[in-house]
Amino acid sequence: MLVLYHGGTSTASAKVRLALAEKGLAFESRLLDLRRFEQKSADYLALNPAGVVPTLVHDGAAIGESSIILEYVDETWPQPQLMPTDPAGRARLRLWLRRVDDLHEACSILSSSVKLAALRDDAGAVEMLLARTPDPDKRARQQRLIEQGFDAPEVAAAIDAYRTFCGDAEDALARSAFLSGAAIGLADCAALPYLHRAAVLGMDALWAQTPALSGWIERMMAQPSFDIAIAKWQGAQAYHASAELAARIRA
Ligand SMILES: N[C@@H](CCC(=O)N[C@@H](CS)C(=O)NCC(=O)O)C(=O)O
Repeated sequence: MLVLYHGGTSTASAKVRLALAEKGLAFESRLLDLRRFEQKSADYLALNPAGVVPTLVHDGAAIGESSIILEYVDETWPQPQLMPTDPAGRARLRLWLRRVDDLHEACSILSSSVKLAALRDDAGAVEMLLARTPDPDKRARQQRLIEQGFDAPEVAAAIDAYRTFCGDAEDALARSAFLSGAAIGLADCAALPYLHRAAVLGMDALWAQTPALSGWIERMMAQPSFDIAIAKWQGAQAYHASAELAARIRA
């Protein structure tokens, strides 16, 4: 049996849902409410000591870390293949998995900056949010984002990280239809949720000048797996576009 502990709008979870959808694999869904810290419950921590989603449970083994899960899925259910067969292609794909893992922090910062901007004038909500954030580094970052808004230094750094990622993706996609070659692969499943989140936050000017990347985003969003793995899970708490963030991207 295949069980996925995941979050509806979680980008790391969406990576895994996309790969499962590309493989045509169904899973038993255990949707955690991250705002209620269900990922920090004792039962879940026993499966994933980091207290983050996703976790895939298969044949009694609990596997965390979305990029590791992607490779596990491809090794366990090899068809259709989502990794190139040649070592150089596999290395290229793994580099993209690493790049996407590195982009995760920038994505969280930008997502939080938009969420917190909406709360800035609601002292009660801010207090509640900070009280419910146990990690001191994360709490300090939230406080900076509340106080400085989009002027917080981490917002500029996160935008730069996205710009670099998009530029490098454009170079790769100008050479091949998908990130690791001619066919859709794990790297594409990993990257799409982060670009989809950027689009939702109003950052699509990032790929206004990059035709290969914008074509890839369009094609990936037209795949049946996009609806199955991303659109269907967005729900009422989905993120929203920020005109202020959009303006910073265009600047
Ligand atoms: N490197 C991890 C990152 C997982 C992660 O940070 N997941 C987020 C959702 S996208 C999460 O669980 N956040 C809740 C928390 O940090 O408490 C992976 O790729 O699996």
